[in-house]
Amino acid sequence: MAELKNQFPIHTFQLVLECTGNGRSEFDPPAAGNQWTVGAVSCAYWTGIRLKDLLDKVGVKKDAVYVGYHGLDRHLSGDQTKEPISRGIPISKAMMEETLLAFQMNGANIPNAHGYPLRLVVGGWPASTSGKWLKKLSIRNVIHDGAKMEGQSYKVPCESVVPGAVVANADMRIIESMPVKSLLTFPKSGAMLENRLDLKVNGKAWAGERSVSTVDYSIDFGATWKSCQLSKPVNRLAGQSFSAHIFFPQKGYYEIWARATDMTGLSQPMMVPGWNPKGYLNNACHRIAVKVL
Ligand SMILES: Nc1nc2c(c(=O)[nH]1)N[C@H]1C(S)=C(S)[C@@H](COP(=O)(O)O)O[C@H]1N2
Ligand SMILES: [Mo]
Repeated sequence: MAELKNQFPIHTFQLVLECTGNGRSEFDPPAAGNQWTVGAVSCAYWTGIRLKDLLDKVGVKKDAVYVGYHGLDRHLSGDQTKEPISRGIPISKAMMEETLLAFQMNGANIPNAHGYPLRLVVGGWPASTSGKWLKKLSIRNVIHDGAKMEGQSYKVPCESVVPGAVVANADMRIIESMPVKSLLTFPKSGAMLENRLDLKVNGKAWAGERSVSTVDYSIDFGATWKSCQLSKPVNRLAGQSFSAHIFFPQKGYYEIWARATDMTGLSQPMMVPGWNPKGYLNNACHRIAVKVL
């Protein structure tokens, strides 16, 4: 740890890590796995050294294509020869400026739950590529084949499939950049507005490898949309804050919908998109309910 900290320049980036299964609970038919609703995403400040600087120093052979991580956590079966998870990223992503070997999160030692003492942090990609409790890295001349790289883990069908379909492993591809998404973070769904017809809402938006160019909101089930204020990301791969001052036409029950669009013009779908066997990549719009009393 001391060598890592002393021999290389130290960098801090704010980076979005989103579990690929965030939003899984909405797939129909349901997909097995943690039934995430909306909260499996974070955007902390990560401080560490660039993975690139370490790889340049040790030297990477010309035929290297992938970097795999190995953590200190153990397989639930107790079998010491098995790893619970050992995923990775292509060399091109490993060499990007923002890909870190981090030893701090939000300016302090990384909390145990988030990977103390050292974590690979890969912003904008499935959070499963950000290996916690790092013990070792493998530089591979094939796509890394550690635990949860094979079978259907963190993969989606190459071609869209009928909901509920059985898909052969050979017809699945590894998920890389995460899609555009946003969350209304204030107020909580269920807010009651007494004696007023206006409300300030806040939220966060992110778009994997891309930035978000606009966020819009609707209070009439998508019939009309208005623009939100949107901040610039503090660095590439950071989340962006949005806000809006909403005026309701009269008392009643409303849903507030938020929809982000990335810099290439891709927006979030309104409905749960692209059913897939493991329930990944649900980036449907977030909706909250408010009652104006
Ligand atoms: N060593 C190790 N790293 C890991 C995991 C794990 O089980 N072991 N889980 C991954 C998955 S699936 C996710 S979504 C993120 C969660 O990161 P967080 O706990 O900091 O939110 O860590 C990733 N890194
Ligand atoms: Mo995850």
